[in-house]
Amino acid sequence: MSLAALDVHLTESDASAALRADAAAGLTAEPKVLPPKWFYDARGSELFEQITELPEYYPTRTERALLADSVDDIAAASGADTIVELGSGSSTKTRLLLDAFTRAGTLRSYVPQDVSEAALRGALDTLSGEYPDLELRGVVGDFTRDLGRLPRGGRRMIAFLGGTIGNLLPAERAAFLAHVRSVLDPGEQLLLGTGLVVAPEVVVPAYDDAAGVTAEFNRNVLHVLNRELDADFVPDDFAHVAVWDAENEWIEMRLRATRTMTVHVRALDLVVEFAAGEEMRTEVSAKFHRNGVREMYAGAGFELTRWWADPDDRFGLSLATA
Ligand code: AVJ
Repeated sequence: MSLAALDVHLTESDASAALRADAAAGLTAEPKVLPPKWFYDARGSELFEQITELPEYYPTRTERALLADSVDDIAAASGADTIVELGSGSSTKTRLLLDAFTRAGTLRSYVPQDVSEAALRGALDTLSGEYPDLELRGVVGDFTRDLGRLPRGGRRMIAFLGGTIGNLLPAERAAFLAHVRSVLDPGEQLLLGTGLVVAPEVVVPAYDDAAGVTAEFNRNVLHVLNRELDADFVPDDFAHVAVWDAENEWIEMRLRATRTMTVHVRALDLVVEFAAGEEMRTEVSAKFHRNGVREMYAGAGFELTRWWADPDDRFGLSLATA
């Protein structure tokens, strides 16, 4: 049994209502669009783990190495006694943080937040054994929604790693950062991981790997809709597309219908027509420059205080102060 507390702010029925609303809006939009958060059922999470091991997919290993190199520096610059980690899936990165802040002597508590209650319970059980002196409190919630219920008090640093902020569109990103800022007290901090703008020859293969794992990951959202919304997509009749949008500086994943299709989404009482060749956007993954990150912080009332990047400038970690 875990000694850690767990607060549930997101139930399965909340998630199901959100999926229905997103699918209803996105499948009737012109052009069609689905938000990337619905990739991550058990199979999608497993496929993403496989992606992180691919030779072409540099972001995860680059961020991990950068974090390993800079984490003592981050702990010294931060001085936080509480680490709140949003989307706390990746345990190796968590341990790097916990160990460094423990070495620095400031850490008292760790608050992982994730949409998956099962993943959180598993993580808390393991961590409570490994870090017996650490106060642990899990929060099941959606990082775009439930920050207001994070525990208050102490000197907190919210960590949002992995470059996931790039999955938000610019307006969503601004709203998210303003929300984060609003739950922090002056002087508290945000540690953010951001993919950086690199050559298209580097970024495109990272999202269109030779082994086809990213293609399966992309099509997985259709399996999710089939199961959760009683739909009849034929995922294999959609081709994976990854394009670099140079103007927006983001990589875009799409699913392209390879023939005309009529799809029934029975739980929504919805019939969706696809023309042959029609593309539906399933993800944007924005890449950044240091200055863009600084401006994004400034717009939300944060100050960029420290910046770390790998030697090839492919990934950045930044510390911002509220
Ligand atoms: C988990 C959101 C950081 O955008 O790079 C991997 C997801 N999409 N391959 C990313 C993803 C396609 C990933 N993040």
